[in-house]
Amino acid sequence: MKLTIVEYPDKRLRLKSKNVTNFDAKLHKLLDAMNPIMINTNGIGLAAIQVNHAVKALVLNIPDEEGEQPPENLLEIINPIVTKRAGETVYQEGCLSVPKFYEDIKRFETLTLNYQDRNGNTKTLEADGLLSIAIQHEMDHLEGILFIDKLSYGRRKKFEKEYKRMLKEKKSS
Ligand code: Y12
Ligand code: CO
Repeated sequence: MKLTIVEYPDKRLRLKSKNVTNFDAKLHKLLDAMNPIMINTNGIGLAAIQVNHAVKALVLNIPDEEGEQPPENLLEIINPIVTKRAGETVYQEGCLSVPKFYEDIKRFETLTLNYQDRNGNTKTLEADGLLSIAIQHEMDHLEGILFIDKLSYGRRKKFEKEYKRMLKEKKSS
């Protein structure tokens, strides 16, 4: 399956993703294609809507202490629901759909998540650190929310200006 990353300001990023109901070969093909595109673009997390599939599916692979992302660390999360959240943390986030921009975003520090795996089995996950932040970032994508939506008015204006300039430069080169 050939996938390409949908980039801001594409309106498809604003769609609300639907629950996955069929845990079939089609879902497996999508997940199998999402993983390499995430790794090959230096990503740590990717939601299906970022590759034009509006379903509640995301993949994550948080780098280990050596900065490696071995396949065994891959997390596939389907139909996630947060059941507990606590604390507060700020981290400089980036997004494969908003290339070249990184901004400090406030998130919950820890969370507990119920989700399903690719075969529909129910799982529970307790997350903290970068995993917790990345899950919150990716779950926002399922609701059509981008990290830039969380910026202050002033920072958002600055972002829009810089992004427009970048797109113009890209077009003319
Ligand atoms: C903290 C950090 C990340 C998240 C959510 C997941 N975001 C990403 O995985 C972002 C990856 C990213 C990768 C880039 O590298 C390439 O595209 C090759 C990148 O680079 C450029 O923009 C040039 C930007 C972002 C949550 C919390
Ligand atoms: Co993102």
